[in-house]
Amino acid sequence: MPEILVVIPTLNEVDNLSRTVGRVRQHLPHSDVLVVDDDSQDGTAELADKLGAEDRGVTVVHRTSRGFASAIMESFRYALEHGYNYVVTVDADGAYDLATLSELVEAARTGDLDLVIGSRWVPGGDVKNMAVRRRLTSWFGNTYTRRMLGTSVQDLTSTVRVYSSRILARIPFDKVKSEAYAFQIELVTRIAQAGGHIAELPIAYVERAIGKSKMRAKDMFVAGGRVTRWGLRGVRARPKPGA
Ligand SMILES: Nc1nc2c(ncn2[C@@H]2O[C@H](COP(=O)(O)OP(=O)(O)O)[C@@H](O)[C@H]2O)c(=O)[nH]1
Ligand SMILES: [Mg+2]
Repeated sequence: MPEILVVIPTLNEVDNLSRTVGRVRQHLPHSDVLVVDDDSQDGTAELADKLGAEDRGVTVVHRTSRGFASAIMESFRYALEHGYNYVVTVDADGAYDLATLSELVEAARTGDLDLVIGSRWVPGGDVKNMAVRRRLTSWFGNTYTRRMLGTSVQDLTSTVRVYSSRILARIPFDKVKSEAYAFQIELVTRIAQAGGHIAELPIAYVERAIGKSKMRAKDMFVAGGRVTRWGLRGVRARPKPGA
């Protein structure tokens, strides 16, 4: 059985999903893929089933509820139940360049790391076509979060990540209540607090050309509010240095 589970959360990504699954198959051929679809109404659910029927390495979970965070946490539970050693998360929309996926996994394996982040904001990372407002918000949001939570992690909201199951088994998912960007930050925080080794490798990002972002402006404000509260309460996300 493959050691790696690649998770693709989807909400109305019919024009992007096939390409993303193809990229994952190309760059991480010896992995299994789990698509978690939240009742997409644009044909994504049916397309995912078709991809699953054509490729036994692709499994689809259909949920009637919605939520990026709960979709990711459900995939973590699935990975732990099925004995995978690593969980890789990727967006369906093709914005992140997945050509370096195997390098991220290799870094996790060889460095015995618990979280490897495909980072847009480290040297070698790249961001293209992102609207100035979104770019500034991402940059300031990351800088603010770093200061408030005392962490060195440069890209706290990237969704391309490799998690070790060892660290996921130590996260109390029932206590994780945040959504969207705040959820991504909370995971980094909890992993750091659980003693996880975290590293970032550069990744290139080109803003999605097809379909719409599911994250709302509100999600950024909510994340800012949470980070402020966590920071004032003394919550810190300082990871152990990479092993
Ligand atoms: N299953 C599931 N996936 C979601 C949900 N919201 C967003 N996604 C997926 O999560 C990924 C990231 O969302 P996206 O809209 O690209 O966020 P952005 O990159 O911050 O603009 C995409 O693959 C979305 O289809 C949700 O409620 N449920
Ligand atoms: Mg996206």
